[in-house]
Amino acid sequence: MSLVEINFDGIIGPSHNYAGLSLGNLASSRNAGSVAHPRDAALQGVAKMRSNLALGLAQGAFMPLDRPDDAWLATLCTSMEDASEAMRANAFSASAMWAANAATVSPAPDTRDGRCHLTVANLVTMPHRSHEWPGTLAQLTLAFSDRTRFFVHPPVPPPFGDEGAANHMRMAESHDAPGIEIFVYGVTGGPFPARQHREASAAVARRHGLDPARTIFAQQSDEAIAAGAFHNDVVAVANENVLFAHEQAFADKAGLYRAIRDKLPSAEIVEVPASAVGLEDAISSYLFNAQLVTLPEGGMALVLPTEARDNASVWSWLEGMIASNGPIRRLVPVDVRQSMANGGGPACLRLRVVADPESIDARFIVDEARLDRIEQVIARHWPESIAPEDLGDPALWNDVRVARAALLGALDLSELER
Ligand code: SUG
Repeated sequence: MSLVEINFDGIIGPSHNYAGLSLGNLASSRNAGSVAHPRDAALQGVAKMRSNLALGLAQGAFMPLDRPDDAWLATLCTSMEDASEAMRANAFSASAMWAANAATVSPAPDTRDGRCHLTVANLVTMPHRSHEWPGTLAQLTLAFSDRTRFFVHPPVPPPFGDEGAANHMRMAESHDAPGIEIFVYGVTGGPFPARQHREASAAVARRHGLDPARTIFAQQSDEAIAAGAFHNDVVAVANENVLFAHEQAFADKAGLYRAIRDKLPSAEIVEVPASAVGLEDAISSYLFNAQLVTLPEGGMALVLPTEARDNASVWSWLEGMIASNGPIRRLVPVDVRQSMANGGGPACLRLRVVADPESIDARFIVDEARLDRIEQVIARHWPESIAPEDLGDPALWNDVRVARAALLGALDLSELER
């Protein structure tokens, strides 16, 4: 059995739009009411997957969820026809594209029973995301159906907010070795909600059977949340023995760094000082919302948004880092602008699972040929644009359903249709 890291990207759904639904996510608020381009958005997502395949990485994909979510509206005794504009937007959101919020994953080497555990995130803080979990649970249950290797848990119950892997970092000598798991939570009190609660993180760690001696709970700094870091992965990312983080990411960075070095002596911490890149630039460029990946030929690469290249201070810091002979050797900019305009960079769009690819339902693993098929469906069925007023148009609701059904059909996944 060979354990490798597989990045599962959420395919950007046909209902992608800018409804300004996420308080504390500055890009979402700034772009509220803009015209979205779902087809371009989804094609950008496919191009990112191709770029990662070209790096020699294992790649998977998750399907868009059924939108508009009539079943959820029905539990609220309403429908797309009758709901308020705000509720319609909540039911129509394509937010499941941000797969980093789908679940928290503890790979087999870290868990008591030697299985890979996944807990679906409840996403209770934001109404438009709070109804993702049933569709996500159905999909993960199918993709990771081998019960001898995987354990897929339902969400932690509310009111304990859990936003999944976006607030979880794993460090290890190598992907297949036992690791340490770091859960980053926020504390309410600033101008924006803290979406990850400590109690939820602690419950996930217990469920997954993690060794308390190899588990760390760290508080996100209030200033990071106030500056727009609504998830930890906006200011920090880890891969194997490397943590790449902003100086102001954590409430007690000295305590966190000490705990990491104590539990993983080979840890390398690459910190970006606020004097070189302020929080504002870090968040607008999404420098840390990068995929930090280990290349098959050795060394690590940062797959980051083109916005990071467009920011002079960010790019010059990164170029200096690459020249310095540290663990991160390569920068790979990708264009995911449509997702970025809703606050979702390359790292938001993927869920990392360390597992044997052979143990996963092959329909969720992609290669160039499968991406060709996905691209054809997107080109044919995804709406070219969605303006805010379109959300009230029954013809669009129908188009979006037809588009998803076409994708599921093309990938032999029609059983996910509700
Ligand atoms: O939850 N944006 C998402 C972005 C998620 C990014 N994920 C990670 N950081 N891992 C969110 O805030 C905006 C939707 C809208 O406004 O229409 C939105 O949901």
